[in-house]
Amino acid sequence: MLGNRRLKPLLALVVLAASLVGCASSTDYSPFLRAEPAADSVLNRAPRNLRLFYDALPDVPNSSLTLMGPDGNYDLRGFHTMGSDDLMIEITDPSIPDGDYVVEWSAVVGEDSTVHEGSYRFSVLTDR
Ligand SMILES: [Cu+2]
Repeated sequence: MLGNRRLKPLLALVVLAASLVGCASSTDYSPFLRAEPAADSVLNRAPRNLRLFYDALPDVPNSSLTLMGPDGNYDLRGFHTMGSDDLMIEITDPSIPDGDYVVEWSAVVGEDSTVHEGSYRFSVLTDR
């Protein structure tokens, strides 16, 4: 049976190993800076485009955007970058209904081949 004297260093080692693993798999860093429409914004008219800004130029072929809302997934087209460390896409039918929307993105940004992912919300609330 392990005495207390041997158990304590062992526990310390386990805790240290766990914190190292936690550090290595940390997903705290995100290259995402902001978006238009802005995260958590409430719009009084439906947006025509989504534009997301990053801390370096995204690689369009290795990136993607989806828009989910009251009717499920919305068709998007013309995925591109304006060259300003951004991703931009057009909402195919811009007459999207009032409600809450979620933009999900995945992006390879700059020289790093890591695929980053994130999401944010906005709402549309018109007088229609
Ligand atoms: Cu554009």
